[in-house]
Amino acid sequence: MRSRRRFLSELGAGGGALLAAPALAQSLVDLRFPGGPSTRPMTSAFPQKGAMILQRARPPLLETPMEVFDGSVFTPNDRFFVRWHWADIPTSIDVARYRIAVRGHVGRPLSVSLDELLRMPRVELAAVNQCSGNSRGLFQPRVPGAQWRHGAMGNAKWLGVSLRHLLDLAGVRPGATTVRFGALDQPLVPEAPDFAKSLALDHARDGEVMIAFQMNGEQLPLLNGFPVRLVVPGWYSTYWMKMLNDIEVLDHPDDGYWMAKAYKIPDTPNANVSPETKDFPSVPINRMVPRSWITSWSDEARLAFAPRLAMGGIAMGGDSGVARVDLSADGGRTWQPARLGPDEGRYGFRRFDADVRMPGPGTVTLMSRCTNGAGVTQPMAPNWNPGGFMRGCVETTTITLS
Ligand SMILES: Nc1nc2c(c(=O)[nH]1)N[C@H]1C(S)=C(S)[C@@H](COP(=O)(O)O)O[C@H]1N2
Ligand SMILES: [Mo]
Repeated sequence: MRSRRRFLSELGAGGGALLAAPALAQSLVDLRFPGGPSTRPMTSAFPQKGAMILQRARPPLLETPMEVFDGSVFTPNDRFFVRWHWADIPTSIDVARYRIAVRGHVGRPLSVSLDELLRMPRVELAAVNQCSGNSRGLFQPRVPGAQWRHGAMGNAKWLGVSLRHLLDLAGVRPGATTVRFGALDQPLVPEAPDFAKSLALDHARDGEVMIAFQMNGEQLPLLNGFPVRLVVPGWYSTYWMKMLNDIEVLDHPDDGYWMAKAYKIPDTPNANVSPETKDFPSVPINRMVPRSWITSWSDEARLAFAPRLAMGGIAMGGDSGVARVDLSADGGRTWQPARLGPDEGRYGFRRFDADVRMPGPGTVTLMSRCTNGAGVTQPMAPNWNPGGFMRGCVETTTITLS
């Protein structure tokens, strides 16, 4: 735990280089998307960030390289992915003046300072922050939007104050249904819709949704929402409002652009529709689904043949934990269970490992398949929707043994 003094003294660090152009690319990485250019520069030019895949410079979209996930189930803060919608992002924060408003359909509107927040009772949990469009670049047919491979996700131990605590202090009035969140970032043009997201009141009051001021034992990097962000365990990161400064209780649904138009998924199993379907009922994206990735070997690796190969990776259960992970080395014909690493709670990553029998020299298709605590198993077939949201199928890693 950092003392309050430390917390305050480091504030605003690192914002200065934010608007500077990234340094000339040192190297390129190939994200191996089907049919289309898929190389990206690596960059280390962003404040408080190490080597990241540069998806876009302004506003910054930085993807975590896959090998980072092999090192630990907790993603280091300096390798944690970054995504912003609008380019007007504060480059430093005056922590003495920072306030979080709690207003709207409440008995006592609040203006909470960081000092006050740091003195409130705390909650801590591990949770995966995953962009709704993570792995979008693998959609076929291709869809518009950030062309991420699998690195628009990260797992951290989040420390903060439960949103319920703040709402209870403000006294939510009867008739309230919804809580809307706003932040310091702004669109560059006034016509564009300011980023805002909301949760149903019962969800907002579940005691786990939190206003986090630390990730992995450190203050948040500026690009990950310093000084505070919302953490919505088990739900896609579109709800995880960074630089949160506004909490508004509503007595009606949020019909703003970011809830009513954007981030909508087909109201079908796995948010799946055929590309020909034009009209379908849709709902705001919500809970995450189980996923898993082999991280011990990269796609297209060439290795010496041995009868058994050590395979490992990370899995997530969505909102209900990892119950089991099975591995295949024959394209999904046969499966064998993996050993699971320590359980860090139902919202985090979980390590898996196994020695798997190899069919023989040649090209081998490796797969991992997670079953979550609710009994949901990753499907073999990819889903498709026009937003490129909620990919959850079994992923493949192709290696050559000789
Ligand atoms: N204030 C603010 N919060 C935001 C966003 C944003 O544009 N502005 N983007 C959301 C989306 S879509 C994602 S994927 C996550 C990314 O979190 P990260 O940058 O910490 O990885 O932030 C979420 N919170
Ligand atoms: Mo996102």
